Amino acid sequence: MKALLAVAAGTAALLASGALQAQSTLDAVKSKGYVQCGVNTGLAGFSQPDSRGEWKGIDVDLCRAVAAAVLGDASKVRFTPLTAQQRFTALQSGEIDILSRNTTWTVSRDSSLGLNFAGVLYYDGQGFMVPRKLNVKSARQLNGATVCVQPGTTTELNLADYFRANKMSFKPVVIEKLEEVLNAYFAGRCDVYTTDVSGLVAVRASRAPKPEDHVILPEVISKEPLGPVVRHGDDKWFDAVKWSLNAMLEGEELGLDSTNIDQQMGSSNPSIQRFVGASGELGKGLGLDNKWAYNVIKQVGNYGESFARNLKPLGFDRGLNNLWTQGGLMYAPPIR
Ligand SMILES: N[C@@H](CCC(=O)N[C@@H](CS)C(=O)NCC(=O)O)C(=O)O
Repeated sequence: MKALLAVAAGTAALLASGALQAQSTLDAVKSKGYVQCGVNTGLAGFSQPDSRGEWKGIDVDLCRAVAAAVLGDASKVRFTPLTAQQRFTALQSGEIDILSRNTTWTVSRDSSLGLNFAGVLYYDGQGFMVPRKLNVKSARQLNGATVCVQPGTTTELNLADYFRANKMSFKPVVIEKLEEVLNAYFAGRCDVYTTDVSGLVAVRASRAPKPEDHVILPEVISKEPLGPVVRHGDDKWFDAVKWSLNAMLEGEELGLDSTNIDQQMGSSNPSIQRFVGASGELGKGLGLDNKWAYNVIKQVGNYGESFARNLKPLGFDRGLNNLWTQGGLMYAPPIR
């Protein structure tokens, strides 16, 4: 009897997981009424709770944009803080609906891990930070250095490649938790801290006891296109996330922002009419309300607004993350 019950329970679990897989995350999110979003454990400008416990940052804004597009309400998001090592399992297992956490788009993550990258939210590259007092001017002077790094990252792999390619040696100090790796670096347990340059800028501005005591070296040793991630085989959800990001970019290109979009509802510009849902049926194809893109801009803002709100105060420049019309790489395919 016990054995039979166990078999029955197993079958029920299998059926449940099969049903879960068959159901699009888009439908699941609509029926539960919120988006479960995997974020960083706390990186200023990207995802960090403020003093009232409210999550803030550009990665957080992407999740809010998805909630605005899919549910019509940017506040319908729950956040799961994840270390680099925890993040992909959390997505694969269904614990989160979307991973929006300074994650680099690589071919192995996009294929072997069974994931899909919905675009690029921030173009980045890996760099090195050292205490100013070491008087190091270039990464080529780091032979023999002790380097603090987090595991489960592209950072760890690029670090090894760079030192090998330049015939230099290093001693890695590998620590999983951000808090602890930073404590180690700031306490002088390593000569160098390496991560994406955005991470270095954010950490120096928000965590260094004295930001001016640390320099970011000029070498950028890799390409780190960071973007939101979903599971393979979940195309409707993939589309919803991809076009929420594109709406933030296209909104900026069209000159639409959270403060002017209501006045622009009556615009005679056909691109704006389609964008705000005043003409056409773009929402229907996505399985969303026709005001999906309007809701993103009205409730979260365009990409430039999010950048200005979250990253500018920490000293970030737009650089590669400017629109293609302004010399950057940000380019949304047509919303039509
Ligand atoms: N972009 C790289 C690195 C991402 C990463 O996890 N960076 C660290 C250093 S800034 C981080 O975000 N740590 C925060 C945490 O573990 O919560 C990747 O995708 O592997």
